[in-house]
Amino acid sequence: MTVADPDPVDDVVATIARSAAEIRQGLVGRRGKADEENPSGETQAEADVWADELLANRLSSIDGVGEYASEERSEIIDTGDERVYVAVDPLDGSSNLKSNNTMGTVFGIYDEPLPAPGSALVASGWVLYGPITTMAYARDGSVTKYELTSGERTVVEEDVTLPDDPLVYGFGGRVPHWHDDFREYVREIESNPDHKLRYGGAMIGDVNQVLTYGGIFAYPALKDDLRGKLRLQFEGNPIAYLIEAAGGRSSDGSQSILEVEPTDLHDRVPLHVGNTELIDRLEDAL
Ligand code: FDP
Repeated sequence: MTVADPDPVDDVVATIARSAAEIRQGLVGRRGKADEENPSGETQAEADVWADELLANRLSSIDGVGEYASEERSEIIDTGDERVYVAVDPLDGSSNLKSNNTMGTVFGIYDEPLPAPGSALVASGWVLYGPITTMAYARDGSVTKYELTSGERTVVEEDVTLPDDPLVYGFGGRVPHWHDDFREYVREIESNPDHKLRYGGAMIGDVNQVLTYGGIFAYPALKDDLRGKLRLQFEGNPIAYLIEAAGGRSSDGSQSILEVEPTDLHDRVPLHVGNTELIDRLEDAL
């Protein structure tokens, strides 16, 4: 890269920010199911397919983007370029479309071809389609929060860190499917009078609560599937990168999510993120 080259990371983030209003608007009339499954075997929503197409077209045509990969497509789009590699969950929590609850767009920008470990991330973030549209973005160890309006990004907070005193917790998966030691840990968290349950069914909404109030979110290993539900490239790594940049910790149960070596583009990973003390205690408990 020469000094004059535009930074593809900036271009990717600006493009996602600019596309957010359109994605939000495009949800109207696309709340039904598509007749297809994603590579993880989940029935796709019409909006999943549509948002994936929109982001695939825009992000893969940015100069310097070598690959576009998404939770919604089995194959990587390879552009032949080789500076950054983008992994996207176009609509995280799309089951919330039916009930009109929060959802988001999650992205990770890697400097290695996909699938890549989280240590190859150079930036990550998410857009949250809540009462207003916001973005949380991590790069170079620092997190910034933005409000997004009509394609514009307005900084609302720089150098974001998790509050010291954890307040909220949310755990995915059915309780009977949790392992006993995880269930025990959850009991301990719940019994602390300083903690409150916050679970909305979209990982990104729940993780954003942890970023805002401090606490823990997990979608753990399950008795019938030790890999849990969430995808390493598209969800686990980007979330872990941002939460760690905000001073928190991530874990697959024994190590940082960012240290997990991928074997396949659509690998799943047990995900636990939040305040350092809570993740340390979790690793001791498991
Ligand atoms: P969804 O299937 O609606 O896209 O990424 C998958 C995800 O949502 C997460 O956002 C969410 O935390 C989780 O699945 C919810 O799974 P359960 O239905 O098992 O609770």
